[in-house]
Amino acid sequence: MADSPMIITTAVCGAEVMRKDTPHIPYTPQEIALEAIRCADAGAAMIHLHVRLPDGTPSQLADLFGETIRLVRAERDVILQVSTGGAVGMSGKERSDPLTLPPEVKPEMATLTTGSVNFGDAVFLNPRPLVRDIAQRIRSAGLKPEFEIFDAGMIDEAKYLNREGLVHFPGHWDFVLGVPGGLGAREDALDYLVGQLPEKATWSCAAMGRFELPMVEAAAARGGHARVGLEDNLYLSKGVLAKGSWELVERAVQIAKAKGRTIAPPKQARYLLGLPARG
Ligand code: KMH
Ligand code: ZN
Repeated sequence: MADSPMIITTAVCGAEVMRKDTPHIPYTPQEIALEAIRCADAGAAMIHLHVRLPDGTPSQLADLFGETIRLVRAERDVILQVSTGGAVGMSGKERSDPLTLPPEVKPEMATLTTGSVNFGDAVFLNPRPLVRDIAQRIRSAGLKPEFEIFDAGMIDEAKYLNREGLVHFPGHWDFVLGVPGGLGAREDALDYLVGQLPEKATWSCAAMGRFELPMVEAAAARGGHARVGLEDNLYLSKGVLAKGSWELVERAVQIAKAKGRTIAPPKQARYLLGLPARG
């Protein structure tokens, strides 16, 4: 486990954080791309992408994803993963728009949440037919899904999808822990989840708020990977806003190295995730 490469993913924008929460959240394709480039330079191998309208309203418009991906790829080789979660309240059709991107700006991965979960005072609604529809679209687009696991039963549901032939295993899994209403960001929860995965699965942990960086350490200690960024956490330490997701990536890199892990560059990350090599 020590010395083994760790993939750092960064979620630079998300759908919920607004400028009133932090001045550092990017909105436009240019701002999101610049943030992604800074994160790549800090050690992130994968970018988890959402997009916004110019006033910050969350969007799933393929054109905005396409422009962002074009700008990032012009500057850096990094794995681009589009969100199909979008924002609470969006329709399945809206959420699936980034799965229609043309070959020149096609992402490599897309998220797939396999169940509904309370999301603060709202509900992130993922009825079984919708999950199957999105899984089918991800497969048809030739993308690798990242299973977004907000609660334990979502792993069981992914196993159903696998039995139905909609997703391939062992798969890549992201445990999104500490959302109010979902599974808590605790080491015992992480151990349970990891224990449920198919053999040879890869996994990362994305923990909310003040749990983000401690759970990077927990993931590093267990041979997993990690996600950090302003989508999940605004603070570098108590009361100190991160100046961008790149600062959280820098901190995650320090934590990983202190645990004896090396940092996987994108090429190595593709190999670990079973993605085709690029370029
Ligand atoms: N914004 C959340 C409601 C994903 O990107 O796949 C859903 C989310 C998950 O962020
Ligand atoms: Zn997201």
